[in-house]
Amino acid sequence: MNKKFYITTPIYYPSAEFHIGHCYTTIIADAIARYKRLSGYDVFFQTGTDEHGLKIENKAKEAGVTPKEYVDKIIENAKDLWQSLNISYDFFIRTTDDFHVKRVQEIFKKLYDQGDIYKGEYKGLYCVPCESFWTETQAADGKCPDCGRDVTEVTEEAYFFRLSKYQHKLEEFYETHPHFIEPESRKNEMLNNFIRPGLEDLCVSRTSFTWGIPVTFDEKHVIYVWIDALTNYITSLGYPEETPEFKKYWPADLHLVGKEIVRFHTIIWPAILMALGLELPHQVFGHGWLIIDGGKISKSLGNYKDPREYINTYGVDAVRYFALREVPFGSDGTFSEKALITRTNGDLCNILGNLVSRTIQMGIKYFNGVVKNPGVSEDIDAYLVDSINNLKSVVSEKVDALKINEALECIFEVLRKCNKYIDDTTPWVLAKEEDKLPRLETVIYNLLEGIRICAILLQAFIPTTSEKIFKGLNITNTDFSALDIKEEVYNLGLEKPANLFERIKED
Ligand code: ME8
Repeated sequence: MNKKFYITTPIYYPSAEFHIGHCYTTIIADAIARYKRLSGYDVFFQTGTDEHGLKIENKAKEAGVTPKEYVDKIIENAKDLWQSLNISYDFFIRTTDDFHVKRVQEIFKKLYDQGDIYKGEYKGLYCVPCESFWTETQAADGKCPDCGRDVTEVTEEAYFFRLSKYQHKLEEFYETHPHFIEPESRKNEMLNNFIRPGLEDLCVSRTSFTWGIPVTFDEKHVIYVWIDALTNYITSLGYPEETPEFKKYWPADLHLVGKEIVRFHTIIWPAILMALGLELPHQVFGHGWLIIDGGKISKSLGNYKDPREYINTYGVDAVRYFALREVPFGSDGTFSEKALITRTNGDLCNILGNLVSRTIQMGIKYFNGVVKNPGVSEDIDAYLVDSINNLKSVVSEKVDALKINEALECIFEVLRKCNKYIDDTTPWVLAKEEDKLPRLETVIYNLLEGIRICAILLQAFIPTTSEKIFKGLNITNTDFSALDIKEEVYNLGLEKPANLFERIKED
C-alpha cells in the first residue's frame, strides 16, 4: 500500500476576498501535495474556510445580508480563485458544513464530560478585527500586538479549556519530537514566550455573539473560534467517528500555516489532541509573510489587489513560480509586481522558455523532430549529463526539507547549464558538416533529456507549463517513474510549442 501524506492549509476567514498572502500558503501546499502524489504517496490535501465569529457577523450586518449569505459569496470567489491557480485540493471544508457543526459539538461535549472544559468567567482584552484575545501583558499599551488597533475590555460567563494542564506534556513532546515545529526559531519563540512563562486556561465559548456553533448543553454559548477552527483537520476525516479515512490519514503530516498562527497550531491544537487521546501532527511549518510596501498584506488593512488580476496579466505559472521561488521559505519577503515581472522575464522567459523553443526548433530543423541518442559523447557533456542524472534526488531532498525555493533553484541551475551547453557545443556549427551529424544528435538529445527531466519535476510547481513542454517533446510518460528512464526516445516528432512565456515590458 502506498504511504499516505496528509497536508493542510489554514482554513481562511471569508471576512473579505482572499489576497496574494492566502495564495502564497495555498500554492506552496499545492506544490508539496503534487510533488508527493507524483512520488507515489496517497495524498490528502485539505483547505477550506473558517466562517464563524463576531467579525463576520459584523461584516454581514454592514452589508445587509445574513452571515451565511455573506460568506457564501466570498467562498464561491475563493473556489474560483483556487481553480484559476490550479490548486489540486482533495477536500474543501467549510466550518458551516453540517457534518463539521455536529462533530465539533460532540468534541466539545466529550471534553466537557471528561473535565477538560469547565465553566468560568472571562475577563480580557479583545481585538475585534483580529478576533484575538490578549492578556494585559501582551496588549500593555491597550493596542492589539498584531494590528496595532485598540483592544476592548470584556467580561462574560464562558467555558474554558484546561490548557494549563498540558504545559509539561507539551514541553516533553517538543523535546522528543525536534521537528514538530519548523523553522527552529519558531519553536524557541513558542517555548520562551508562551509555554515556559506558563499557559493560562483558554476561553472556548462566547455569549456576546451568535454566529457560531451552539454548545448543545448550554445554548446561549457559541463555541469560540479556535476549537471550531482547529478541529477542521479531523472532522473532515469523520472524527469523532473512527472512519476508514480517519484511520488512514490522521495524524496530519504537515500543517502549513503563517507565522502568526503557529501558536494556535503548536500549543492549543496539540493540547486539544492530547485531551482527546489522539496522535499529534508530524509537523507544523510556520512560514513568513508576504509584505507589501513594508507592511503585511492583510484583509483588515485592505492593501491589495484581487490575485486574479495578476493571473490574467502574467499567467498562472508566473504567479505560482513567484510564490514558490522568490522568498526563502520561512522568511518574510516583499511582493511587488515589479519583482514578479523580473522573475518571470529572468527565469521563465530567458532561461526556460528560450531553451525549450531553441532546442525543439533545432531538433525539428536538423532531424525532422525525431531524435535518439547515437552515443557520440565527449568529455564536455559530463557537467550537464551528471547534473541531469542527480537532479531527482537533489530536488526531492529539498522538497522533503520544505526548501521549496531551493528545489526550484536546483532545477533552474540545470536549465542554465543546458543553455551554456548550447553555447559550448555550438550545434549550428556541427550542423554544417555531414560527419558531425551523429555528434549533433547526441547534443540535441542531451538537451532534450535535460528539458524532459526538468519538466517532469516542474509539474509539481508550474503544471500548465510542464504540460506544454510535454506536448512539445511529444511524450506521454511523465510521472516520476519516468525520471528513471535512461533513454527516452523522441520518435513521435517534436512539436514547436507555443511561446511558453511572453516577455513582459517592465513599464
Ligand atoms: O488565521 N503573507 O485565517 P486568515 C503570507 N481562520 N501568508 C499570509 C498573508 C501574508 N501577507 N496573509 C495571510 C486565520 N496569509 C484563521 C486560521 S486555521 C485552523 C484558522 C495566510 O484568513 C497565512 O497562511 O487570517 C496565514 O496563516 C493565513 O493566511 C491567515 O488566514
